[in-house]
Amino acid sequence: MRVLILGGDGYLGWPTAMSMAAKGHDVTVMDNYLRRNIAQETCSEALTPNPNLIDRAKIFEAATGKKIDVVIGDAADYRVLSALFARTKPECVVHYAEQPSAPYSMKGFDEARLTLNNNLNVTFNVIFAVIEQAPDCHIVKLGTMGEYGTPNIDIEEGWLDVTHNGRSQKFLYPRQAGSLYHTTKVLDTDLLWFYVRTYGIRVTDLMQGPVYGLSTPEADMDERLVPNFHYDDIFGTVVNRFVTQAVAGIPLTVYGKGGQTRGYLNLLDTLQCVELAMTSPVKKGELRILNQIVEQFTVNQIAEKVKTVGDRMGLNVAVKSIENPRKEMEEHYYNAKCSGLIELGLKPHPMTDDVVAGMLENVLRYKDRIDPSKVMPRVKWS
Ligand code: USQ
Repeated sequence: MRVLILGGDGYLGWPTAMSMAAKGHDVTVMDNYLRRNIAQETCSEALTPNPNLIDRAKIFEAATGKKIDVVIGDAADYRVLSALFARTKPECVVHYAEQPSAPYSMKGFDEARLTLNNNLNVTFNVIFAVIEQAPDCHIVKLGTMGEYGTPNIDIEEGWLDVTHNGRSQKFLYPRQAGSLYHTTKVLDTDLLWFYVRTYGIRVTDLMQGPVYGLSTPEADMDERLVPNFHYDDIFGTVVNRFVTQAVAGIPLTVYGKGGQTRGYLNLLDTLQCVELAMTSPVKKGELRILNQIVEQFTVNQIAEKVKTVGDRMGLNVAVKSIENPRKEMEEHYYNAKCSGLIELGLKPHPMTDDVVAGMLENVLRYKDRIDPSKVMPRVKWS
């Protein structure tokens, strides 16, 4: 398929581009290096040494013979995005081009405004570029499980049947996000749903949980192809942070009581899910919402897993609860449905001890690059 990947330099965008190109899809990626720039501004550089996107595409081509077309540009600029759609006429656009950090979005006014403007503008531009330049194009949009928050009822896949005063209708499942970043994803979903209803575009909105890992078949070919793996407080997600902390001998930073439950998935499963969504597109006028997670853990359970495997490897891992910089429930009910992607063919890679050990071994290769000053949370929610 002809696929356009927006945000193709990111932790997920780059491995997605390689995976799709390796499978024979015709891949174009666009990125404006927003994440790289914010990482530099906030002293949150990735653990892994990542060549720029143009160089990585050359390295990938030399290793595989497969080409990834790279465009450095800003999807928030409609003329740039529209021209790219006109040139490439994608059958599917994978939209990752958002400021993805919850802590960054809560840092202050400028960071909140950048997150709001960038994320909503790009989604709005994608919608109009599809309508005007490629009306049959299927939008595969990366949303987040964080859109739902932590409700005291089961989390359905996107929709809820409501019966009120004897009458029933299906509505978007109630959303109550826990950061400004997550709230922009709620607003994205509303925008997409509006244009699905009014213009009949086709959209899959993937509600993804925190992703972990740095190994993919393509990344393993050459260390310069490894995704940008973050362990800092801004871009690092909890599993990747704990693995790096274990390697560096820093006590694992459990925020508060550690009962926060989320749905998690291996990077390998993100690649599968996005490709499954792409190759089984929805009809025009349909918004499909899929919960992109494979298993649920509390923060304490993740810390325990990393400690158990790390200790077995002689790392002598400590776990320490620290004051929670976020406003979130630390003990709560959480039960999220996630059958839609399994029905499409997802074969999950659960977080086994071997998977954790593989991550620890991988991160040990970069031990000398870990900067302990990037670990403790610098942003408070209020
Ligand atoms: N946490 C800790 N200690 C840490 C880091 C995090 O206890 O050192 C806790 C957080 O307080 C939170 C949970 O772990 O309760 C998950 O935090 P996270 O930083 O791994 O994930 P989050 O900020 O929610 O965001 C990440 C990605 C985001 C994606 C989201 C999916 O950065 O782009 O949308 O995961 S979800 O969490 O399901 O909303």
